[in-house]
Amino acid sequence: MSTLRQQNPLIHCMTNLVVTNFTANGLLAIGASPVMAYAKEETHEMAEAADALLLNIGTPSETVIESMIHAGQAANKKGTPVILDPVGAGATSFRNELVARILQHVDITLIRGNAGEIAAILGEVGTVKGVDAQIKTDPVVLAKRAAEELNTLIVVTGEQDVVTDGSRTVTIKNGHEWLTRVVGTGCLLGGVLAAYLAINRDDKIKAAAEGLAHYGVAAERAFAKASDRGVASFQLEFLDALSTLSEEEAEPFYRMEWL
Ligand code: ATP
Ligand code: TZP
Ligand code: MG
Ligand code: MG
Repeated sequence: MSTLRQQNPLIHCMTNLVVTNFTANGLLAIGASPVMAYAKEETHEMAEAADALLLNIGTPSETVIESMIHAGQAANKKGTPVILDPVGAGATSFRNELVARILQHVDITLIRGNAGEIAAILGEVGTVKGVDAQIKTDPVVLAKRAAEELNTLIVVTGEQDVVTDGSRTVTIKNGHEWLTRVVGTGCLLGGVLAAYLAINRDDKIKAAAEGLAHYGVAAERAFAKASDRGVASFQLEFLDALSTLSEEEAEPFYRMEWL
């Protein structure tokens, strides 16, 4: 998005140990400015300075969650968007409890998860294996239910992505299956959605849908270039595509449908 490059939003990422470098590089590629900050002594200041905050519980600890709540409350005071990625919700009771605590203390703008994680937040069991979804469910029905129960924007990702606030719903059928073979593509997407919400606060559903579609088209382009090599090349081509694919070039390939 050219506006994104011009505005260069600062994204405060509190993310997991696995995906930190990939998330920072992916955000730089789309034209945002990433910063990772975790210490309770500074997270409120960083969240206040940022244009959006990402809370990702992929490798959780009690200390980091306290820091996340601290940052989230500082962001809330300024009206800054807060995105939650409930990585591995449903895999352990600790993660379920952490998600509940974050939702209790922080006003979350958008939750982005795979279908298993979103179902787990709603109380379903056996929907997640480690950090991966283990259910085949209608993502539109699931996302709408989650948006209504949790009173926030929901993005369910998978073969088809869904964005909804419970009444307005859009599906995006871009992307490639190889995104599931590179670790961190869901987590980076949380950061990308934070960047899109940072620069478009008026219509958040549309902003999220455009972020998802652009991300998906970048993956399609990367697969076209790397399919005869393998997933390591795909990861590099994907970062290249995120950094070079303009909104104008990508838009004709968006497979977005408003329901
Ligand atoms: P999981 O851990 O279950 O892989 P995740 O948190 O990594 O979940 P995904 O649901 O894999 O998140 O979503 C990451 C990106 O991959 C999204 O852009 C999504 O559209 C895309 N994606 C996932 N599965 C497919 C698929 N089968 N075909 C096309 N795109 C996909
Ligand atoms: N373990 C804890 S966090 C994490 C793993 C493998 C990364 C998950 O990344 P993604 O984006 O959900 O594939
Ligand atoms: Mg994945
Ligand atoms: Mg994930």
